[in-house]
Order: sequence, then C-alpha cells, then structure tokens
Amino acid sequence: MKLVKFVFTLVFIVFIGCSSKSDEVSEAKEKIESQKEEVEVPEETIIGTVVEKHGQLSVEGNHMVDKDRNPVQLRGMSLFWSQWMGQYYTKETVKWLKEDWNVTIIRVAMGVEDDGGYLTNGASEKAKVFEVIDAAIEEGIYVLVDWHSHHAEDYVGEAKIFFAEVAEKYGEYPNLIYETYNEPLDVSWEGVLKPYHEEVVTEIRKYDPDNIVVCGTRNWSQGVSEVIGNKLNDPNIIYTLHYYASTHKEDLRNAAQTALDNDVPLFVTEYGVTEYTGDGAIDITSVEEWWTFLDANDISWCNWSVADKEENSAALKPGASGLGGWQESEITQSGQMVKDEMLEKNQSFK
Ligand code: IDC
Repeated sequence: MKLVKFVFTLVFIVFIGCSSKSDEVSEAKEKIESQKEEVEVPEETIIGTVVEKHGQLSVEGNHMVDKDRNPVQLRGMSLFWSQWMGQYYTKETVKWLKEDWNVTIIRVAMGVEDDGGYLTNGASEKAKVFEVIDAAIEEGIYVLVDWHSHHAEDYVGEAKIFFAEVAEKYGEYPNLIYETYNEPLDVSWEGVLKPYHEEVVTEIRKYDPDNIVVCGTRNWSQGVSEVIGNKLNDPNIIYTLHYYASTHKEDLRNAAQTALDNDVPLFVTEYGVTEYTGDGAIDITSVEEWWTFLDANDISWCNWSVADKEENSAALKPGASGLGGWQESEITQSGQMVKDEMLEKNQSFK
C-alpha cells in the first residue's frame, strides 16, 4: 500500500506543478481519486517479497517477531540431505517452490559426517548450499541453513569454520537463519549441547550480530523441556522442536506447550506427516492437530522433504525434475497436503 500511496503522491505533485489555477487543481484531485480505484491492490496479494514485508527477524519472549515487532510464522519446505539429493539444490527449485507452493522459507540440509557430506566433500556440498542461499536472497524468501548432523559435538571445529564462513558471506542479509545442529542424540543439554551451541554462536556473532540462530535439543530435537531456565545468553536464539505426526502426538505437544509457557521460543525446522522413519503411514488427524497447535502459537515450520525418494515423507515422485515445474501427477500425498496447507495459509507474494 505504501508503494501505491507514493505513486499517487507523485502524480499529484506533477498535476500541481503544471497548474497554478485552483479549479485545475481540484480537477486534478478528482482525476487522482478516480485513478485510485483502478490500481488498488487486492488485499490477499502482497506486492513485494516476504522478506521485504517482515525484514529483520528477532526474538521477543517466546515469539519470533518481524521488523515491526509483530509475531511472524513462516511455512516452507526442507530440502533433503545435500549429498544424497543435490539435484534439488537449484535456483529453479527455489523459484518454483516460492511461486507455485507459496513457501516463505526454504531449509538446506548440509550433510556432515554421513557418506559424502561436508567432512569429506566440503567444497561440493558448500557449492550446493550456497546456490540455494543465493537463490533465496534473489527470490526474497528466508533460508534456514541446517548442519544436518547427529554427532555435531564431535566436529565442533568444522561447524565453527562452516558457520563463520556463511555468516561472513551472508550475515548482512535478513534472509538468513542458522540451524547449528539438526538432531543431537541422547546427550546432555547442560554438559554438551549448550556449550556446543555457545561456541558456534560466538563464531556466527563475529560476523552477524543479529540474525536468528536455531539450536537443536536432546533426543532428535524433542528435548525442549531441558532448555527451561537454561537458555543461551543471546537475545536471538530459538530452540528446535521436531516431530513426525504418525509417531509423535499429544505428549510432545504438551512438552512444547510447557516450554512455551516458560518463555522458550520454538521453531519446527523439520517435521514429517509420516512415521519417524520418514516412511510408513500418514496420520491425517495428527497432521491437522499439529498444524492447529503450530498456528495457535505462531511457530514456524519446514516440512521434510523435497526429495523424490520412494518413501512417504518425500514430496515428489521418483524422477521429478530438479528444475521445478512439477505437475500434480509428480507430487506425492505428503507433498500435496503440505502444498495445499501453504497455499491456504501463507500470504501470496507477487
Ligand atoms: C531420513 C530420510 C531417509 C534416510 C535417513 C538417513 O528420510 O530416507 O535414509 O534420513 O538417516 C529425521 C532426520 C532426517 C531423517 C528423517 C526421517 O532429521 O534426516 O531423514 N528424520 O527418518 N529426524 C527424524 C526423522
């Protein structure tokens, strides 16, 4: 709307400038009023990008807020492990997901210790991840940079080098959100995870003072209760909650609610509509219960995953192109449910 107002002000000034007579001025005013009708933007479509609208994100209490300090909820897709599904780490996929699926955020999952990941193939994996970050900035969506590890405390040096490089290269863009550890196993928050995150956050903050960092919690990022009264000492940290709807239900939501009630902000950086294996049944009722809970608490989410693997959490059927353009026949049940949810609930940015 600001843009529209600005355009009319300009037109108005030009008219005033051309005429010194008051009747001409009032004629001009009438003309402006009549033109206003024609270019009014429909309420449901926002001109610009989601990042132009919300800008710099930060944390207030248990909420992620935008540049105007209003709570903001992002909904988007997670890419699959970078080393195993690199064909979707493209600018075309990012553009298609934004334009056709309404994503407001994309997650890159940098494989670390598993075969072919960052520890053995740093240069090629970084190139894929940077291509997606560049595309997200170009498209004006948020991008979550995930260190997709289950043992990151064993490689803290590598995590620091990687995140320092990302922060130095991209930290000035409000699009960036860091996820320092996808899913720790059964290791102590106090003794291992919190110190790990502190070390990595200190590196990030050397180059990027303010973008949000999301920190993984014990037991596949479900141990959010442990963070209560034991948060990191940085104002812009959110804590990770992961679930797979057919496996995890009310108990985990209750734990999440208790964390929120104790001022622990949460971000669902990954969830699936299937069982925790990434395959198995889709429990539609549970999927809906989770979405209702997340909406009620303005919790942002990314769905696992943009992949064409033969498993039920994959959004695409085998062979779907890495250049986007997917027809309905190439989208799985999971992909279609999640796409419909975003088309219904995310604002449309054109
Ligand atoms: C799964 C993939 C599966 C792959 C496996 C390897 O879906 O194809 O064989 O990784 O470990 C997570 C993880 C995510 C898992 C996913 C499903 O973050 O990497 O992907 N999941 O098991 N946490 C809970 C479930």
